[in-house]
Amino acid sequence: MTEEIGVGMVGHAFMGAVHSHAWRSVHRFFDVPLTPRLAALGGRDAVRAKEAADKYGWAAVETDWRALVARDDVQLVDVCTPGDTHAEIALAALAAGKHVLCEKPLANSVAEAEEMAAAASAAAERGVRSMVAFNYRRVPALALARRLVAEGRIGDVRHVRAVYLQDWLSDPESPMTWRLRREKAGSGALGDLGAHIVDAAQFVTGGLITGVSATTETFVEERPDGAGGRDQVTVDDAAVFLARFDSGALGTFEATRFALGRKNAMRLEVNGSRGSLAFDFESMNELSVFSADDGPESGFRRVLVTEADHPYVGAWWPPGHLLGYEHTFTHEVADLLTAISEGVDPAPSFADGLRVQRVLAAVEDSAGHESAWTTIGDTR
Ligand code: SOE
Repeated sequence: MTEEIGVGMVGHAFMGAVHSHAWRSVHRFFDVPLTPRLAALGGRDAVRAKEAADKYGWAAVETDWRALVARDDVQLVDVCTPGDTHAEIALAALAAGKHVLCEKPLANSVAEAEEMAAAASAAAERGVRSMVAFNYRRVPALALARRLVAEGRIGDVRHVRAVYLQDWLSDPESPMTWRLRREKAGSGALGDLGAHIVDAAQFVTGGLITGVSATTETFVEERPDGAGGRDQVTVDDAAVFLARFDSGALGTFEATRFALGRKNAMRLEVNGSRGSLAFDFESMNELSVFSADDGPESGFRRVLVTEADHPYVGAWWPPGHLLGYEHTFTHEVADLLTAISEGVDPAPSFADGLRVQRVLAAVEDSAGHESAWTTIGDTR
């Protein structure tokens, strides 16, 4: 076994469960230079936190995240809480010299994200690393797509077409959750789902978004509060926007929780001057590839991205034995542990998270000004 690194994770809902799985399994499949020790789990309710710790394999429980950050056996803090606490936990952890993995979107505002990115870059001078958890970068098919674009296989990127469609809010009687409160979540489908496709589009194409024209909508403005009353929804249910990239490409983006029948349809299509790539997370082991060079028999080819030489796949099963959602998080922590050990900054960095945050803010700004074209400063 390699040297151990103590991990403390704050939050134990959906993201806490999938991150726990990654921390538990990463060193059993990847030759990572550090072996995670699941030192402590943080949650405000002692009983629920203890239940989660037992279920997911954490050695101890802290009901105050500050105590978790301060623990001597914690060298890395994993932030799996709602967005309103990302900044304060991550900043405290970096100040204490702890590496940080922070769920997306990085923060609830550009100001918070700027502070976090500045702290992360100062901490990196001291060898303290940080990463924002845009896990879809670690889908083998999307990592392969990036590689193909970088190798020039589809030529110059002209179009980026990205959607992230879910349907869990379609029912107007579906109850209120923290995700529908601006003060907790920052924004709605935009920050939760739109952030993923903004990051994925920039990751795959290597271009950065420089401006947007957007509109957002809240279809259901009040929802059951769980106590017989109604509660106000203060975020968007859907966001749609046009974008320009610094590469010259045009983008269209749509994020919604109202696309009935679409459960987790995170889709990305890229059209270049020599070919196209298309991906749909609901068939996450596949990448569709079109090459104009194929001549008369050209057409979209379905590439099953399960070969040992495809990104990340060599650590897993034989070809055709499919991977799932949870693997993307295992890949994420494998990359983070490697970067920590090698003393390099992992990607996506907090600076990358800040760039996404600026796009989200520009979308809201544009939507609030009748879709006026809104530029994003300081992109590179
Ligand atoms: C929302 O439903 C959600 O859980 C996102 O918060 C995650 O980031 C995404 O991976 C799946 O959907």
